Amino acid sequence: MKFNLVTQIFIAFVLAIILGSLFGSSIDFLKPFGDLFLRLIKFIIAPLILSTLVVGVAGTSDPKQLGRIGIKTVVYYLATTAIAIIIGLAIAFLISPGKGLSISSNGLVAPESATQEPQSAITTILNIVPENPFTALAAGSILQIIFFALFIGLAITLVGEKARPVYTFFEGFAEVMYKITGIVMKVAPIGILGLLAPVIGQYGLSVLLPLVKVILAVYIACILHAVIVYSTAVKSFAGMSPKRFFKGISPAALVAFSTCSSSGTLPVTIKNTNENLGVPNRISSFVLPLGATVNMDGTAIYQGVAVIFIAQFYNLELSFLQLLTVVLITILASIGTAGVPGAGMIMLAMVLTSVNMPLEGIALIAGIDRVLDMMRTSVNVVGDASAAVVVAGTEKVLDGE
Ligand code: DAS
Repeated sequence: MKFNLVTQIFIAFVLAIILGSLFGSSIDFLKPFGDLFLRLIKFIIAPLILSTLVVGVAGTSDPKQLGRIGIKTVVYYLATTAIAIIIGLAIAFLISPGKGLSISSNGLVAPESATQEPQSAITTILNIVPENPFTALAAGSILQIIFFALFIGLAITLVGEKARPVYTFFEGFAEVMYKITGIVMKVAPIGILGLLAPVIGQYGLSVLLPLVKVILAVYIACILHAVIVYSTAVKSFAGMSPKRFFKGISPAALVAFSTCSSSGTLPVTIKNTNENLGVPNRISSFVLPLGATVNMDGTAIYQGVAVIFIAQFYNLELSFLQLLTVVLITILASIGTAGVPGAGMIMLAMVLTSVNMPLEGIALIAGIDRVLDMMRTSVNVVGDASAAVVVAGTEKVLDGE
């Protein structure tokens, strides 16, 4: 019987719990598999950000294509994603899933790199600009790579036709990186087993208790964001009753919940937005495919909760500047992340690296990633639909107005 990847990850998670509980720290021989998985994730981060972000920016900042509708769409996407990550961080601080863990008193400290003194604001901001972009790539300096990618993307747009070969190169490069990411994700089950079993073997099952709080925090933040932000948006900008909106988009939300793929749900999202929410196809056919790749409010919430959980788990303080960095990186990184199952977990590695948080923390929540992915993908899709309604409303073309 062939299980899909997410089921395999879940099985690995359960196996890690069983083996860790049965064999205690003698299960440590599995550690190298975990280290291999983490190295593979680190191996893809830099080229993945560079290629997907260049394509994400260049692909959506074409002045011709952008126009008034495009600008409204991009502004709405960036604004709602920023609000989403802030709601995620706020709920995470309230619930504090990683706090008060007996495990942290056993001295499970983060690797050296995560305990560096936070830099001053000016230094951090200046350091975003790479003195040598190739050194930044080699060093895996996330913020500098993102800066480099943003500039390339925008410059491709400004140059126009002559830069077409450059855009095509990055488009192909992004596809190659998605393929490599898919291959790396195939190692995820054995990697998670190798990361999690030794932790459980050494510290016991209590290490899993916070995961329930992580799920709670993500679900509460997602529901709050959807109910408050999207209701307000469709009501204020399109005069649509929230009841009609959520009822109209519910089939797509349910498909997203079960498939964990915004891209896979796209046909249903377009159908629901056109037929139930009265958005003309010329708007939904631009706003929704764009949103399925560059707008991920649910994923942003998940990032916020995950970063706080991992920081608390390792007893690490996040400075205000680091929190701002998380907000910025999450918004930018979501531009380049595909709407496919588990994409958010790869993006989390990027966000953690940008604030020197230990990647090992990913193994802790990888096992419940499917549960988190269901909710975050649903919110991603509902958020895209709310953008289509808002844009159509402000263009006065809703319900064939
Ligand atoms: N599953 C992704 C999507 O389809 C979201 C994620 O992984 O965070 O939107």
